[in-house]
Amino acid sequence: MSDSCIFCRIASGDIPCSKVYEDENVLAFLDLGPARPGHTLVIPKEHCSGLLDFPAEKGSALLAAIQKVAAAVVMTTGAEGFNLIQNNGAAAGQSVFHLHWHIIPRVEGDGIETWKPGSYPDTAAMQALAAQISSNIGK
Ligand code: DGP
Repeated sequence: MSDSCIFCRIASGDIPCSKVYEDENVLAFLDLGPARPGHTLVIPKEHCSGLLDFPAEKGSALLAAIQKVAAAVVMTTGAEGFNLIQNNGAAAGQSVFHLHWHIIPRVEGDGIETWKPGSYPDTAAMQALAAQISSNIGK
């Protein structure tokens, strides 16, 4: 728990939230600035700043909670699908540095943009980058 972390303070009950789910390790609550009504945040109660700090062995319990919450968000809002988004670093749009997943309920034509697809110069460039990333796995 970090006193300076807003999501730690929400997890400890120090700051109120619109809670939708809680278990021993996970809390889910509505985002204050929703992309669409029902936009929900899922956080581990234990502080970590982003995905790379999170103990992977705790991942399956967290994923199970995300699945339960996403199913309930979809059922409640009548969504046709949802985005599961997790920003890491300010450059990626992270503004709260306590690991969290956004569940955003979606319907066709709702106007929410994700990213515009780009391209590689050619297949060789694409394969070379894949090989470089592959060589850094686990480092
Ligand atoms: P991100 O940009 O991925 O770090 O998302 C942080 C989200 O957290 C953003 O959509 C707004 C939301 N948020 C920030 N402060 C609070 C808060 O105090 N309460 C709630 N419910 N949501 C918050």
